[in-house]
Amino acid sequence: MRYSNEEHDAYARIFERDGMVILKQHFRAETLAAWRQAFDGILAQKLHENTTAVRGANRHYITLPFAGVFADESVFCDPDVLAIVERVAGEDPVMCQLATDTPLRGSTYQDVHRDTPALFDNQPETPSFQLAVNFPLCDVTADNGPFETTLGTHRMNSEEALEAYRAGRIPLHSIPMQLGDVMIRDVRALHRGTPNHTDIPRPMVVIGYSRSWYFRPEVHIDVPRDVYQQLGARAKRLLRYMPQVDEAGAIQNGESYLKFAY
Ligand SMILES: O=C(O)CCC(=O)C(=O)O
Repeated sequence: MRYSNEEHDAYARIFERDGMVILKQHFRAETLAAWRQAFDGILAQKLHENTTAVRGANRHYITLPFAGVFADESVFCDPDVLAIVERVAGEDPVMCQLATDTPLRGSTYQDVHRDTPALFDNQPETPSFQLAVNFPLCDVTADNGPFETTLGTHRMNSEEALEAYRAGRIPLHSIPMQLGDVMIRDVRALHRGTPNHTDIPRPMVVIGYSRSWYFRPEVHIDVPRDVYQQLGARAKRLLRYMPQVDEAGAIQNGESYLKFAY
């Protein structure tokens, strides 16, 4: 653990205010280099097969297999990340998603959107219930498609937030990231993907954590039984609602997470 309880509290306060927080230089470069190498093969295969979920021109959402370098509990059970996740989304969360967003050259600005609607109609001010933990598999610069987000819209009425954004009262902030940086965000905040102007793909991993009782039918992680057996208690607990499968390292044929913008 890199941070103290007080520092976790401080990060949680920033998250409450902004809807997001960034831990600088958190994951090891060697770990991420191994993820990148494995990801590049999957990206090539999925593009060839046309089995990504398309999130705009030349922008692909791909679920990662829960196996090999990707089944790494030093990443998805990171104690600092989980300490902040628990402060903002309650104890005993579940992990429900392990995937990537990758703009390629030719990608465009997405419409500003949130990834999920409010939990209850007309009651936008509920505490957080769905978080995305994002980390890139490369440096993210102004050139290769930095994530852009508003701050503080995670607990606003969706129409009011959009109206304020369109009227120029709420700005978008570009979020450049270095390899190793981790962003924890409430997926209700208004945000968008931007164009990658380079020839090198810009993969951003997304690990989804939900409040202990929240179920998202649009995503899941197939956990191979033999991989599950090797995991520690915390990892098993996080994955308690995920289906277990026989085939290790199976790559999903297609994506079921198709509606992504609200
Ligand atoms: O990859 C990105 O920078 C953002 C993608 C995004 O917001 C989405 O597809 O919902």
